[in-house]
Amino acid sequence: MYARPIVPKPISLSARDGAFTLTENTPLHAPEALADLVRELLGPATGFRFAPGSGGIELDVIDDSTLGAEGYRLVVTPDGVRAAGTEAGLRWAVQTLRQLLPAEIFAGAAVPDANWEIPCVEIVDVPRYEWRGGLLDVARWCHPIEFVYKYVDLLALHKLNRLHLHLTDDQGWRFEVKRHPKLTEVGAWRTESNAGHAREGRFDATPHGGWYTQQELRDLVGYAARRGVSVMPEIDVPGHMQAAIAAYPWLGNNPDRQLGVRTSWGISQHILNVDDATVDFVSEVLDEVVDVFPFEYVHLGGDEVPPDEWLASEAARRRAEQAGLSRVDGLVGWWAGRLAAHLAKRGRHIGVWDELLDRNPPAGSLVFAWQDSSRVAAAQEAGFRVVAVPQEYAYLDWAESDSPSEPLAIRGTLPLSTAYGYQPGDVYGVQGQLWSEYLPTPDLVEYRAFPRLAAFAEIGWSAPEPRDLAEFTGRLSGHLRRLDALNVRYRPLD
Ligand code: TNX
Repeated sequence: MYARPIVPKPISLSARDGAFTLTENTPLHAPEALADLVRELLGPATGFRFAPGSGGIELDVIDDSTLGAEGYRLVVTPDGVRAAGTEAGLRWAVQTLRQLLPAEIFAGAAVPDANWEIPCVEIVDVPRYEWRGGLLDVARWCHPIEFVYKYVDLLALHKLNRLHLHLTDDQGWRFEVKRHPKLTEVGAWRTESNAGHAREGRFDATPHGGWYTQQELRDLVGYAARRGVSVMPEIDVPGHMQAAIAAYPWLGNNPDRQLGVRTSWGISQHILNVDDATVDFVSEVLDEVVDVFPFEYVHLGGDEVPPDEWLASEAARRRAEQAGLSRVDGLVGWWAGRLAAHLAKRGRHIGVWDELLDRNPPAGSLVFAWQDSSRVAAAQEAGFRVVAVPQEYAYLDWAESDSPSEPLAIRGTLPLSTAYGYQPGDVYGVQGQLWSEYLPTPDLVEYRAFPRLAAFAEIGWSAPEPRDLAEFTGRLSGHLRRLDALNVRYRPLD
């Protein structure tokens, strides 16, 4: 029996008799960055200062190979709380400690008269996968930066350690590029959107737009890092680039044609051309990207590239021939290779969507297998590190049920039980995906994300067996009180 429901479930947890109660005099002993985190997470609801001192909450950085890079031990006795692990592990210990407190600890302001009792317990906890991610699509709808912060908090609460930020797409460019300002001046704005009326096939005449400054993103990256979340930017090439081509028509295959930023969903036919100048342009963009995002991976997309414009282009056919490619669609791999070489000089690896598998991906690419589970296996057989995001399990933008009362969704149905039943096997990681075509507001993102992202967090962190849906939903109903306190508009359990 759990003293309180912990999500994701720890590898081992033994409940003990008794409890330790936080008071305004509870001292805190921890390295500075972790002490700051404890005060940030436990301070608002309790109103306590957690002054430096021993005998209350003690977090010790230790080197214990059995805990790996992110594991921790946490022991609560009637005398206090002691946790040990690497700095990264201790951040997760703090998240567990938070969940050992009553749900009011998640309130944003002081809760008078609360009893901050922590049941005695011994926990040893180590994550199953190294990459435990959440993709957020801020290209289709530019979610407010404050919401992206909240999303980072929610990832960290669930011990998810990667935010995959999909920054560019046909429908909008969200990353400030100082050298090429029209990417945001033009590419960040569209004249209409169809999120509200897609079922009727009508368009919504409201314009939409927005973008993030480099400084805003740098601040976000720092905030996320303090919570154990690394941010991977995605600049999706050579397809999904209509917003950039609208800004700089010479990047496209019909430079005399002025396109607009795409206003409907689906796949644009308009893709980047294969000129050296275009590769240089994207390389310059990436130089600014790596300056803002220190994480070792940059995702370069490579999904859904219709070859029609290249088939009609003399330059593309010549380029394919020079590169020894039998078909022009191999140029998707050529693009990835050119950019991977550029990023390698800056010490970065690339992420790619699994379409690249058939197009000679650069060695060392991290493959995000999305089309279905067979692509996870294919990427592994080809010898790549794989993050498993097969849509039938990981696409949290799908509706949770077939009920007509569900908010509009792009396609497919993905019940909580299906997400929780996913068995990714021996992969590098897993990630829940939130494409935002039909998620124009933070409330809708939250409705789709939760509780399924909590299920995904458990797949990423906890031991695979035994996985018992009823036991999980039991813990989840307690966990949802925390999301209530955080004002998360999750979908209620059925
Ligand atoms: C496919 S997943 C896409 C996205 C869409 C998503 C909608 C992937 C690499 N490409 O562009 O938003 O489906 O579910």
